[in-house]
Amino acid sequence: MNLIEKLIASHLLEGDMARPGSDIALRIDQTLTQDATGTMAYLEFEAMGMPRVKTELSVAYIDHNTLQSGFENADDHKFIRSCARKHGLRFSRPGNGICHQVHLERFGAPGKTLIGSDSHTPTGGGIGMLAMGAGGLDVAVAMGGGAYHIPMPKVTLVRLLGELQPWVSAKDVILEVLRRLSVKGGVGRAIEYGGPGIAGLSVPERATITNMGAELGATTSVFPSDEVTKAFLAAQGRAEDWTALSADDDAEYDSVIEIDLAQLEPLAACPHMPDNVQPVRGIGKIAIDQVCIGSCTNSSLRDMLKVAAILKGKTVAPNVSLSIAPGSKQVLTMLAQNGALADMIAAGARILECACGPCIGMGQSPGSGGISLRTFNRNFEGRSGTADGQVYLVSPETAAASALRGVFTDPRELGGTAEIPAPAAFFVDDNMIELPVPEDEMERVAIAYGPNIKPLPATTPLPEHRKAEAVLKVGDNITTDHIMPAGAKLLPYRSNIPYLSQFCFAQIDPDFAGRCQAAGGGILIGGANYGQGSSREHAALVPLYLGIQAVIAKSFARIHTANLVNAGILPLTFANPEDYDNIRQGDLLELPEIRRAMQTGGPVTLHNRTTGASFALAHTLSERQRGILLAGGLLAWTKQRNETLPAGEH
Ligand code: MIC
Ligand code: SF4
Repeated sequence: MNLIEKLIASHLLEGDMARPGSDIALRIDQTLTQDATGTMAYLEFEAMGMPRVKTELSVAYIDHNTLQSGFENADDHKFIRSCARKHGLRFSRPGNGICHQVHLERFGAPGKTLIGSDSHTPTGGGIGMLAMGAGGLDVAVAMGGGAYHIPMPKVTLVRLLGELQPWVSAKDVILEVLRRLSVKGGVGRAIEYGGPGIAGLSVPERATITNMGAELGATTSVFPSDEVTKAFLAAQGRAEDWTALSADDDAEYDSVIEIDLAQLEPLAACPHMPDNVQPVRGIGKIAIDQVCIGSCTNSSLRDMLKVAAILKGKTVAPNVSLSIAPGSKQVLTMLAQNGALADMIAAGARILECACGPCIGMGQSPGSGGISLRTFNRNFEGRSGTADGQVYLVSPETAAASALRGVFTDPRELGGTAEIPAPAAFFVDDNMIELPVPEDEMERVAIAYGPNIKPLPATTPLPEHRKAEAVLKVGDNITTDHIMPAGAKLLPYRSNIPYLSQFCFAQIDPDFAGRCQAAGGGILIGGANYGQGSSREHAALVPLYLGIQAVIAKSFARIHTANLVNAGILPLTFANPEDYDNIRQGDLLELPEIRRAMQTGGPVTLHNRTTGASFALAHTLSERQRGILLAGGLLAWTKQRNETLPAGEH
């Protein structure tokens, strides 16, 4: 077996691993949430009526909504903390760091399954975990002891050969994979890293690579667990969490890609897609306005020490604002202890708290048309908070070198090397992680609902027929940031769907929400890879609130498909992709006998009442997913099953 198959086999509850694309159910050992998706996930957990989490470990992190320009975020933090205390979770306090970085440092373990209400949860694959991003409701179900369902992925082996040259880094490896595979190349696949080249990559470097596998659309990315993993865990004081994990010698893969690390050079993803990759030296010495270093992709101690070494004794160019957000309290403390923080400050860096910050538009938006180099993982248009901001994704080395020169700079121009040895021991102090409270105390905890927390949108069972207007037609690669934008102004309303709904698709079509409400809902038409990016279920809950009944697209991203199903919205595809051209925005569409089609798994037909055309639609929905759609979403389905199944069979 390959490594992905081994991890799946050891957690398989239902399904056939031999049939890629078919539904499989996995036992989940660990879960994580962050605060931007967590409020919703805990509201859903509350709605399921579970007294306490049933996983081996569940952690609630506060890292996204840390800009508190009103009461909303602080209220949400209080709500999440009260849920953690009531239901037996660990609570990572604001300031303790970005969920993926902290989880890797303190909780992740080879061979375990982890789902998180954040698309970059596969960071844990850097130490051999089967770690996946999921919608909040799926995480809530897993916290309650339920299985996590995914389509069985095909497995691609990325065989790494050779060694990285000085100033070329892990970020350049994943940018090369993105250049080759594109933002939809990983859909339906899990990526396994192997080959002789992996021995030379440290855990933080591996985690950079698995983290940004999310941008491929991959279900997850995993490295074997070896001596490097063992040394990392030992340095974290967690040697006992280590186990060796690797593929069998005769393992088979659906496809294999080879990358010679020695041939790589510094790369950049140019505006506005993570797969729009060019060599840095080819971009030219264009003047830049901003550099942001941090995010769950590149905020490890290793990355920060590299940056500090480059900045030491120099000054950031006058035309550049440089901000640095270390990934965790552990990283920041160690930087402070060894003097590297002082080198950053002395060079003129603006030090931010250990959180997502600019990556999710929480401050540091660039100026008009501003050119911003970021060590982050997403450069979708407008995500920085500036509609015409030009964001390039680069390695920490390229970012720091460019910050000093004021122009796009290939870090190899700096000469020499900046070797950063892995520390023999990390500074460990978990004082900002609250442990679950004792059982008798749990019962007395009152959930702290702030006034910004509004009820979940209501759903209804799927009717016999569906008929509605095509309220919006969009093109390929629509991201969840298009569907439901984030940023400092909107993130505080993640628990207020009615308010958020006014901003649905605002960047593409500011009249969308109003038109939907006037039409009493509708159907969305999308191109290929619809719903890529974040795991935010808001990109399904908000359309649900606006009355969206179905999304018909050429293809979908995995997590978004699950979120649509969980919300009771039909995700359908064109049986023949050319039929995309047979629908115009504003056409009246009908899905006759759609309920029957979902009951039987039979064919789905679409009548375009405006043009008179009729054609076949397709879907990849499992029987369970069809059942969920019939019930009107996962919450309704779970409730229905609890009422009808004999005790013990839920
Ligand atoms: C992101 O990077 O887009 C986020 C913010 O971390 C999201 C989660 C969210 O929307 O809250 C993600 O990647 O899942
Ligand atoms: Fe946070 Fe950015 Fe990572 Fe999302 S991608 S978890 S916003 S740091």
